[in-house]
Amino acid sequence: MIAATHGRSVFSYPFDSITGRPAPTFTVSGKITLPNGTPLQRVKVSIQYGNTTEVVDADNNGVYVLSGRIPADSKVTITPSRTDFSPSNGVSTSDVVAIQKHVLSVLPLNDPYRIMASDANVSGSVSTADIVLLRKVILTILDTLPRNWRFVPKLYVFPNPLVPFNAPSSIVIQKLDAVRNDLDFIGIKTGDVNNSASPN
Ligand SMILES: [Ca+2]
Ligand SMILES: [Ca+2]
Repeated sequence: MIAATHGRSVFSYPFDSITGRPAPTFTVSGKITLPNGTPLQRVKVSIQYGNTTEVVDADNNGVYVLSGRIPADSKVTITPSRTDFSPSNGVSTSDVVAIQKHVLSVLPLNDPYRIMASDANVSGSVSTADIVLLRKVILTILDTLPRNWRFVPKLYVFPNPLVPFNAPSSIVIQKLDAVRNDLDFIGIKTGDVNNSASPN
């Protein structure tokens, strides 16, 4: 990229300053799965670069692609989301029992995704308040949750897997300088501790 000044205006040209050819653009892609590796469907992925935001649909294999459009050196932010009208997807009494055993320290959960799934009220901790909420979902007294799905970059390494609540929900690339096809995410269904949620 070169920037040329004409009078008082500054123009930016999408050309490589050495070759004079158009500056390269790169493709980004990745896959979204449940914690057990099952591809998650009906996910929308927001991809922000420069002043542009594009939203692409992941396919039925959980794969999203934004092909050859992002100029080199762009800062890129990728954020998946899924609107699921059923908070009860994958939520059953066995999940509540598992969360209860965790809260009572009878059988603590040690998997960061399961611990995140347990935090139904998005408080940043797991307590009886979460159990109360999920019981209401099971009894269909409650038909929404504060957050139905949570996404975490697959490559994210938890500093403390037992306190995973501040995990990022986006992938941020400061300067895109190559094709990236490893931008995967794990999708976590709130309340589904035993990985029984339907991916479609
Ligand atoms: Ca909580
Ligand atoms: Ca479940």
